[in-house]
Amino acid sequence: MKEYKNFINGKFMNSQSGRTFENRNPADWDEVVGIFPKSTADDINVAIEASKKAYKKWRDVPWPKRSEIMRRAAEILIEKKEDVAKLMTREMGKVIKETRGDVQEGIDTALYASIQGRKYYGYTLPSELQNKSCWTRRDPLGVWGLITPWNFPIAIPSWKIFPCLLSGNTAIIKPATYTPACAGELVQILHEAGVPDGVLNIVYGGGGEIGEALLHHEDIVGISFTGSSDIGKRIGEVCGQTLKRCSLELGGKNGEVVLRDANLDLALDGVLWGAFGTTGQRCTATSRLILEEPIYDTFIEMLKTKTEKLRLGNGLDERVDVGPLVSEAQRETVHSYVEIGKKEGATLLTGGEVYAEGECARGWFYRPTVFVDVLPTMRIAQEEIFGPVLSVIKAKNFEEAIEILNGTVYGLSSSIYTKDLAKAHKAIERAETGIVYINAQTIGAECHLPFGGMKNTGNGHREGGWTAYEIFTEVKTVYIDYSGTLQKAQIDTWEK
Ligand code: UN1
Repeated sequence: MKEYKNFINGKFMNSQSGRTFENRNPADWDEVVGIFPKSTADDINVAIEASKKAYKKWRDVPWPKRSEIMRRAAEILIEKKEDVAKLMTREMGKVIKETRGDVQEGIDTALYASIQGRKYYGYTLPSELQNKSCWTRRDPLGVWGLITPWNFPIAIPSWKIFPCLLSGNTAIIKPATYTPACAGELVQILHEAGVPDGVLNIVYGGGGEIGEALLHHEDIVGISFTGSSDIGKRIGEVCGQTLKRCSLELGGKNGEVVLRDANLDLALDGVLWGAFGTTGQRCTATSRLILEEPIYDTFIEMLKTKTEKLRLGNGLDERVDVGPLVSEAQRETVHSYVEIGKKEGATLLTGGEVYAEGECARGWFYRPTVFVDVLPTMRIAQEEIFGPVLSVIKAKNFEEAIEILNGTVYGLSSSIYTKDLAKAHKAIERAETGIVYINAQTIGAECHLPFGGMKNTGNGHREGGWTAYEIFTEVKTVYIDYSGTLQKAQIDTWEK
């Protein structure tokens, strides 16, 4: 068990409150993974002061120089990949092959940043007037607050930290209290790679206390948040009042549509991975399966057999398919939705109960659960559960399937299995989601493409790829007049 401290201005510090909190292994609640400071607004204030000072120098470091640090961070993360992946499995429970993937997503994002530093383009445009040039550049904003969730403890902090810092901003990161250790390791890796003191600070503690302090501080220029839609709305509201920039990645209720002509085995593998990977705790998880009528009975039979074969256990065991939920509270939420589903009249096909066999009794395990005969209006088909619960809905035809797919307040990811090119293209056009997969599951976004959703999933920003850099920079439009005369746009005329 390790004792962690806040890292502010290049120094380890306890919270001024003197209080701490523990982080435990959800697969084995007896194991304490680490002890962390329970910080307050006073600690945030110290971090913001340091970050403001550091910003004055960091913004002047050339982009390609900053990108060399990002490349070095990628190299260190590659060396530490296995250790960080194991720590992550102990910290939040997902299986080792997935935590390796999570760290890999961080490495990819760092490498992308290392390239981006040499090719951050602006635009050059013609002017209406002679002897005048027009172009755009992008500049950093200042000190950012980065608030990250527990389900992707390296990948999501990486999505925010790398573009934020590469663009010349400085930041304070507040990781989720379930996964403080992984974020702490990432911050140390960046420090070792050469990020100067004060440029990246980490402060541990609860959202109510330090998240709010970041949100309300007048020297914070923007908040980048990934988490629930309820908290996101509140962040958006406060940022609206103070005109802080704000990027929100929120909930999902993603659907996989399987049409009558689809490769059913492929669609089955896709839904199992999408619904039960990360124990369903992804904002991109498949939580609805929409089956076209002619294949409904066959497919649910196939689904039942394979779901029941999934192996639960401690994620450090390479043979395990599904780890625990992150906490007891999360497991209770999942179970309460199972009760809701039964009351609403859906049929429980499999699962629906706590799993406590052998060593699993020490953790927060829950059987992969499938409800069939679900109506699109039921709460289990509308609300984000964030657990291993799949709702199967029958659709009469393609049109109805797409209507059901779009019939939620969320709009992150969707998946359509079909061999019909016309239907695939029509589905891409119609899907009200930021990400669409054809013949692939709803999860598995790659770091160099835009990531984000429509409707209540966010506020229009896209993390990932070049679009992440749009979040963390301001566009500056530059006009240079070298005519030596007073020229008037819209008024001067051109003479033959
Ligand atoms: C999330 O669920 O919050 O596309 C992020 C995916 C991952 C990222 C998920 N690459 O499922």
